[in-house]
Amino acid sequence: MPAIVIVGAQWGDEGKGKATDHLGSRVDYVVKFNGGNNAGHTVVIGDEKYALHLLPSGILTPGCTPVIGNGVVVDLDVLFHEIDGLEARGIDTGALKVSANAHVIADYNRTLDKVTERFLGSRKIGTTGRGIGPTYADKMNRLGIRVQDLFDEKILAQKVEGALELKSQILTKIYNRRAPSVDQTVEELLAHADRLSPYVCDTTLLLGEALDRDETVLLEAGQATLLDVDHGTYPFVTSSSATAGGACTGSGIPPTRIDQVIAIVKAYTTRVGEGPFPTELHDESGDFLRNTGAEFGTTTGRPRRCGWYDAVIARYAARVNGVTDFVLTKLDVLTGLEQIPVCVAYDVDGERYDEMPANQSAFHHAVPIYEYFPGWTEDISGARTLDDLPANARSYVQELEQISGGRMSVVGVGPEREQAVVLH
Ligand code: 2SA
Ligand code: GDP
Ligand code: MG
Repeated sequence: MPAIVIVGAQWGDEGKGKATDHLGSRVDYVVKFNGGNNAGHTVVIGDEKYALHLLPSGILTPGCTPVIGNGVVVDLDVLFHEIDGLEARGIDTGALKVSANAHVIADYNRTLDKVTERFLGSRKIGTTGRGIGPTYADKMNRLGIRVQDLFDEKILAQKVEGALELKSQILTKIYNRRAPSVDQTVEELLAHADRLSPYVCDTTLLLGEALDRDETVLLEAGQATLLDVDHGTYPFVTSSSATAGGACTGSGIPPTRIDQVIAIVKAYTTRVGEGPFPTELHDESGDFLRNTGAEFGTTTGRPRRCGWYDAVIARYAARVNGVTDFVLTKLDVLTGLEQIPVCVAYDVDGERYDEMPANQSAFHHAVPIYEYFPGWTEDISGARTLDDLPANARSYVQELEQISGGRMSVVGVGPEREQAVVLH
């Protein structure tokens, strides 16, 4: 069996965690390949609600091996906090594997993330403040600390010294902050080494061998297509590759072994943090989506910005990810609306755009061109087949399928594991 990739089609929080969990019983490995504890995936199983940040959603499925891939940045305090929290609730986390090549988030990078945002003022990105950007910057600058460095104290001290050389100057002279000492940082990181050791391995080898045995590997993206550092609304993006290509670099699984790319897309759109958002609503419709959809950050609790479905974005996500299937989530949230606007193209200074404008400034000025679909009032949370949906909900899904560039295979009608309509 193959490798399957799950990505977010919009700006995140489409319900990737639920979709991964849903597939969990059919897969052998779930791999997180990008990002870190900036992610927030909520999974509801019966009466239990789990908020996962760093651990892959597959951790909740017995028999499934969760893997933190080389493309992830790991905050070790958060890792063990999350493991302890799940163990206390009876979840066995012993099967977890962590790549020796994953990078570690040091305290100075958490500090730099927060003070840089403050320094930027109105130009800020609206990060989660978890140290994600500075840690990836260190990786690209070849100044990063990797998981494997924790097992060689001498090398670790050299690397921390190298990483802090310039940062101490920046922290003290520009941001007026106390820089941590090399010894202090080394001590903080080493404190986790013994506990981390049993989880660490060459995850690329582990996954390659699993695929050779015909086992199924699910690669789960954090964040989403428009937050991808290359394909997103730069600079208002995260610092990792959140699209399907990132699944290969972030896990060591080659493109030739990937058979399916599933994009999760919400029946409307949300975004957290700064940056352009053509269909954003600043009126009571936006409040309706936020309150009905419980659109508040899983990690930071920030209210999410809300707007209508944007088919231009969906088509873009279909293209850059090579989407084979869409999972449409949160259709139930739209219940009760008289009519539902859907953005089918943009107007930019009088010119129609059916595809994402190549120029970021044009995207900032994009005005949505809407088509309007009739709504429904029936409760759809119990629907399990297409026929269970009222006619207008059915045609909303079919219209979205027509204009989004890929088939809709599953439709989410509630937060719980079983609340889904399977179409294909
Ligand atoms: P960062 O911290 O450097 O990755 O922030 C850069 C941008 O990426 C956005 N971002 C996110 N957007 C949506 N959801 C995310 N995860 C959490 C959630 C967010 C939360 O599931 O709700 O709780 O606030 C996530 N992580 C990063 C971020 O808002 C910046 O725009
Ligand atoms: P992720 O970051 O993509 O995993 O998404 P989040 O977990 O941050 O946000 C998605 C939220 O929507 C979670 O609270 C889920 O429990 C919830 N959810 C997922 N699918 C559905 C659905 O079909 N209907 C409803 N009402 N909620 C859903
Ligand atoms: Mg989320």
